[in-house]
Amino acid sequence: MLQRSYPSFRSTLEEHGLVRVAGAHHALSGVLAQEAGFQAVWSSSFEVSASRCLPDASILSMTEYLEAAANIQKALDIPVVADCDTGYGGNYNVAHMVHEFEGAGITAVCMEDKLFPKMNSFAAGDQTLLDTLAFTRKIEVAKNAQSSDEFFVIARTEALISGQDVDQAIARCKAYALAGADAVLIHSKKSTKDQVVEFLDRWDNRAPVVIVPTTYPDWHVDDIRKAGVSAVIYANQGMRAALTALRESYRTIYADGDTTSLEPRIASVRDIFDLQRMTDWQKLDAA
Ligand code: SPV
Ligand code: MG
Repeated sequence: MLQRSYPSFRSTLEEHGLVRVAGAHHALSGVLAQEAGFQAVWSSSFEVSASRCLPDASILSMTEYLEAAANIQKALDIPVVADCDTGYGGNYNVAHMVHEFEGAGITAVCMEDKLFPKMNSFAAGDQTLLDTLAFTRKIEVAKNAQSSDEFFVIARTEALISGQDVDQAIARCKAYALAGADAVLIHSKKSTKDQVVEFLDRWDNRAPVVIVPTTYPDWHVDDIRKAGVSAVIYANQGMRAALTALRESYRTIYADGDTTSLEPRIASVRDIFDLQRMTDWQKLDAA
């Protein structure tokens, strides 16, 4: 059976106390995350943009992000959470996004409360938020647009990213949960976890909480679980690791003039055949 079946993100969340999610930008990286044991894959707008050497600034179209997410999902037995930025525009864009992503088999999307076009959370540039009421409307539209009860909408606040405080982040997330968000995502660019811990302490389990510990890397998963987080997204470490490995390998080949010293350090062609499921494909055309 070459076509994959996979649980919804909602059922994965119900099954696990904490869902560990790895960022990916193509099917191969998603498959490696699954192989490592992650329970879900984040189709990252940062990684998908970077894979085209473009800034994560609402430059690619919804269709391009959808294609990336759907291609990852098709290769996995675990669900994809699609990073859908601001929902790609206004309320009708949000409805269209939900129709298209759900129709392509994606079971969870994440939408953030920045103005469209948005800029990546860690980049210098405009991090202005959409007003709370307008974003709650987007959440309601997303929930109205879904066709299955399984579909899961994560509302992400960029309050802390835009310089607001934890009070404001809580007020926004409360409104988002009331509007029907299935979970909230609290993002911080501080080098410590303090703001996120304060948020969790004061949140009172109104809805599941998702975090993205990129700038506070020293928070162990056991402690993240104890703090009451429902899903943790390692959004871009995979691509950063791949970048280091690719850069180092190309430089070595160029400098050495042959690949002898590199060979023991890189995956075999056989390894790639296995990830391509070459044997299963060959069986399809067996005499
Ligand atoms: C992404 O991976 O695209 C994210 C997380 O949205 S961040 O890059 O931190 O904004
Ligand atoms: Mg993103």
